[in-house]
Amino acid sequence: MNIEFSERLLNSLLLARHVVAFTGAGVSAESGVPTFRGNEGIWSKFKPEELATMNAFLKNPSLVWEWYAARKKIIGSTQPNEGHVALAGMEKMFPSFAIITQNIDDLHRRAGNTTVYELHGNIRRNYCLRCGMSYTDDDILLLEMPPRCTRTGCAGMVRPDVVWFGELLPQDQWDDAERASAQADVFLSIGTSGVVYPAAMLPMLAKRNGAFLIEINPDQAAGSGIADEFLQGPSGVILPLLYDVLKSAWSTKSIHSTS
Ligand code: BJW
Ligand code: ZN
Repeated sequence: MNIEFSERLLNSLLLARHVVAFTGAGVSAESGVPTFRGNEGIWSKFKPEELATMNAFLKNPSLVWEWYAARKKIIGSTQPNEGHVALAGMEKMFPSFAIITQNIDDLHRRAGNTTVYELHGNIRRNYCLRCGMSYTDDDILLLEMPPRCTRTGCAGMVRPDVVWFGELLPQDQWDDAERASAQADVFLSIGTSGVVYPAAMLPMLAKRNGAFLIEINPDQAAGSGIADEFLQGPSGVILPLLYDVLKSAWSTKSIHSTS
């Protein structure tokens, strides 16, 4: 794929101190994790209200657990792709670089990013609805389905630590994400349809506070209209190209500044 990055896009990154990459399911698509929307998306085969709400879980915990067990298996067998790897490399280029992700697959941390705010939880964690006790996937394997809390006298229902529709986002992750977005000099919005709130507010918040907004997606998304630059294509291709261009720009810059 041949792509030319504009001078203003590169300058915005070369001058940036605070950079945020806001990611959605599209970033993990090339790792083999299905996206939610679109013809092949999860919500084209399943109804969100039957699987991704507290009511659904209380009504039919076995069905919801069956779905999560299958997704835990798929996600557990995936690896970070070239896009994740490029974002991990970019973390080292800037004084501050944060990933704000809607993804629950842990692939950013597995790629090597260290500042990762997870807005919709993490599928590898589980907790008891009644007492809050945490359970790993290995713990869950030892329990009968649907799993119940083993703390003496509790027996509450154990659920995956993800955010369902109608639920509040984890406050600490949201606070950090809001602060990083408001502070960002450059805000990259990558692989998200931008339709799920409150996450979808963050690009607007960043832009209102002066960030240069770059969007990466094969298709136009809900927030595309406000982007300063739209890079059309898969993130697994575009991000490594961008990372390479930045690396060579930095090395030229350091040659100039030392000569
Ligand atoms: C590529 C690519 C490649 C492909 N490279 N790109 C009416 C109006 C406004 C808001 C609401 C409303 N009614 C209800 C709400 C609130 C609701 C909401 O926003 N609903 C809208 C959908 C209408 N939000 C909530 O309920 C949130 N909580 C909340 O608001 O709390 C306050 C409250 C409390 C009480 C009552 C009411 C409100 C919680 C949202 C939780 C979302 N949870 C999920 C599931 C997580 C768990 C799990 O996975 O099991 O999170 S839903 C799903 O959507 C998942 C994702 O994180 C999220 C966002 O999706 P994402 O990442 O954008 O993926 P896709 O598939 O949509 O897009 C993929 C993109 O990638 C596409 O653009 C492709 O083109 C692109 N792509 N290949 C780059 N190779
Ligand atoms: Zn419990």
